[in-house]
Amino acid sequence: MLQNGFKSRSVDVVVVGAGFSGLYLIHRLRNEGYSLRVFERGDGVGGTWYWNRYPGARCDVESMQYSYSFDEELQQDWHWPEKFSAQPDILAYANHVADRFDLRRDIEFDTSVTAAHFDEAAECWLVETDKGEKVSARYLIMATGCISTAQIPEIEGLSEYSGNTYHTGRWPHEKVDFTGQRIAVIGTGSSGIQAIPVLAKEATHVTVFQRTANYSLPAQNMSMTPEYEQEWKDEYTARRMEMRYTPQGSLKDLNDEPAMAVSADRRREVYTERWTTGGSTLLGSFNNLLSDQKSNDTAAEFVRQKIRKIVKDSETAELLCPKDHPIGTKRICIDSGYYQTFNRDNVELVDIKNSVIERITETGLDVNGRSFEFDSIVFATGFDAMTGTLFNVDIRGRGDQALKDKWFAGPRTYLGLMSEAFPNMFMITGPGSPSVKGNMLNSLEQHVDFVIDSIVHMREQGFAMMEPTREAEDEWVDHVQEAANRTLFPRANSWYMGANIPGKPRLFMPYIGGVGRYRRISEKIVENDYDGFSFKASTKPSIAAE
Ligand code: N01
Repeated sequence: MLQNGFKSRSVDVVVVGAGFSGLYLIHRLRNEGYSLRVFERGDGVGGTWYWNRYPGARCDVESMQYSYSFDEELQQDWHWPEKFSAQPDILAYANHVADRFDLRRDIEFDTSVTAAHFDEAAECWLVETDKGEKVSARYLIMATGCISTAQIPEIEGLSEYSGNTYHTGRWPHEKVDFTGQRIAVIGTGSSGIQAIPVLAKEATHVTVFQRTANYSLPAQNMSMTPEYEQEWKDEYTARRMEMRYTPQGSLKDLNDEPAMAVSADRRREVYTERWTTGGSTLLGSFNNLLSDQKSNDTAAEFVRQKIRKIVKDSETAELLCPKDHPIGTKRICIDSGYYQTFNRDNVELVDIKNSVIERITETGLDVNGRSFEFDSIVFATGFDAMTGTLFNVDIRGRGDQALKDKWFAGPRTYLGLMSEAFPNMFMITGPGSPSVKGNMLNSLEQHVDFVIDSIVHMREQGFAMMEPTREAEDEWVDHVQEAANRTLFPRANSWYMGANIPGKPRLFMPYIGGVGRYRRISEKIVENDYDGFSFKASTKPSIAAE
């Protein structure tokens, strides 16, 4: 148990992370009069948009929807230059919000929380940072994001490589100039697929190492038109409300009709319209694409035909055609010219599905008996998602139980917000909540509101501690898995399933039952006097008052 030095500093709330969740938390906590300390490992705000600065990084949820709704003036004032914003614009927005609401003064940058232990006698969390700072707080809020622990695979020889290496999720702040370089890109998920077309325009040669071919749909991105922007701004109140109760927390044109209810010609027509519209709208072509294999096959084949049409070299086209998982069950990728990039003379695709990268040498890679030489290697190899960042902190609840131990077979939460035996520790968009399966900005606002409202409720009712009951948590964990098992998602080796990390338990981590449904369930729980949560009054004087 962390003990020494904690008397010196105590606040009501410690928040870990100053991404979009952390920023909104500061705003709300301050308005409710709580003292707080926020620790952020980066030297700026923005979370995922602070770290993921790779060339081509862009959000694939429309900016008019992927933005805060909590302040009417903010949403009226802010101008997004494009339909799908590029990373620098999203980071500029995060910085604007931090300045506009004067949020920085509570944040300690360049500081990672290394441990958080619950002290049962003192009824508070004892938090320690890598700077040796120690703080006690009644509430601990982990606003650490879902995909924030970058993963570089353990490949023999990495330390011997003499060129530069990069990970898309830890991209340098200054511009990296690849002019005149031969580069390798390992990984063809959303990050790789966005980066490759931009890198190919700059580097002398790009070799793409693909383990799994992924489905990608064209963003059809465009500049924001004044008419479109104004239409959204005029309708913001009603549209934000509507978004909150949709399956994915965003307004999309979802066709409530099964794929097989229409003719093959009609299906092709619908897919073509949606391919042309862009973004992930193709997945909403019919209401059962993610639950019925035969229906899914029709959409998957449509995309494969598009790939074969775009990519001139038939062998490369075939390698790029995904065949081993239903479309949409690995995160759908949204690109700007990805498949077209393979028509360039300076781009080569190396399929490593049935082989592995044997070793990294001083000058490149050895794969399947072939040696490659590179000036730089770009790892677009993803993240230890949903649980990795939480496990990087030594979190211990009642009885000195480590979160990592409790979750050894997979995350166990109630609503993705709390875990039994970890009183007053909240997670924003934690595993078991819709999180990555919806518009993150919409989901994190709901979670922040839930958490702050719960803390205020405790203050009003004279409670000191809150945690879910074991029964409620067990039921929720089952419900999350049942919801996933009604879909095709478990059929893919995705990071949603923990499949990208060797040894990680294989189970679907986000809640796929729908963002709107989840919100209604949460509202019902609060209406029913926080059904499934247990509260305890304090036996101590207020920590903050000490
Ligand atoms: O990571 P990924 P990402 N040898 O895990 C491969 C969000 N995001 O950073 O599929 C060789 O999807 C791996 O292969 P496989 C979004 O939610 C959003 O691209 O495991 N290859 C895969 O191809 C997204 O889903 C946006 O067989 C190896 C790739 O690396 C999430 O972030 C933009 C390997 C990793 O793909 C993560 O995306 C970017 C190895 N040892 C990201 N290990 C937008 O909003 C892994 N791979 C648009």
